Amino acid sequence: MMAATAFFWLELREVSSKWRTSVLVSGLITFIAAVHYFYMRDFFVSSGESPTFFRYVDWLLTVPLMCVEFYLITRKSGATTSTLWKLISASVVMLVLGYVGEAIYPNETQSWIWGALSGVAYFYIFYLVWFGEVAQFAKKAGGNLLVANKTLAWFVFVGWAIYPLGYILGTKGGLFGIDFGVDAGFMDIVYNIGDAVNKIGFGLVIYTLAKKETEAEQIALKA
Ligand SMILES: *C/C=C(C)/C=C/C=C(C)/C=C/C1=C(C)CCCC1(C)C
Repeated sequence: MMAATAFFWLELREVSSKWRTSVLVSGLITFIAAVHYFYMRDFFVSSGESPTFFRYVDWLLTVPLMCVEFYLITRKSGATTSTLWKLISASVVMLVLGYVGEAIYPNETQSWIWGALSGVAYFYIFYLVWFGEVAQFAKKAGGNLLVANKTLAWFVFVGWAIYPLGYILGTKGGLFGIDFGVDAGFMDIVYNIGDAVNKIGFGLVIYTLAKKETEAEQIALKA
């Protein structure tokens, strides 16, 4: 995460000014994650327990920033702050409800209800980026932007699905009261890998888009 941050921020000079905020945010996401991973390691080493609280604090900061990325890339083709707030509020609702189910009421009868409600917010984000306004604005922009939005939407679909799956398997009663008995330590590894793929991968898609658009701008300038 730290290496990715260094990469994104050092590459800032290589992209045109229009794309700097997006690449800056990519680095901010991996930076915030890196800081929280240091906290999580210390917490785990000293207590031997899963650092669920720090994980959620990290998500609560980084997932809304990923929503900001969707907004930043579609802003020029029509996305407004209303689009941004829809994404951000859905992500906050998703995470807060998930935290309640995983850390506050992690018993058989309640955690699946919190998980299901959280899942509704997740599907709303999924809808917005695949078919809703974010997808529409990306379509309007076309070209590199459409490709980038599609790729990011796949991250939301497949990459993000790791988390509810982890919730179902790792939380007692995460699915209609079923206990899958999956070890919390195993789930931590799954989340760690998921975070690396989702945060660094997501940032690289933004970076690639920024590079391609910068090149196109330079070619247009020369012509
Ligand atoms: C970098 C961290 C990311 C992209 C985290 C994403 C987290 C989620 C998409 C979590 C979703 C959940 C549900 C859809 C239901 C169960 C509870 C959650 C919070 C695990």
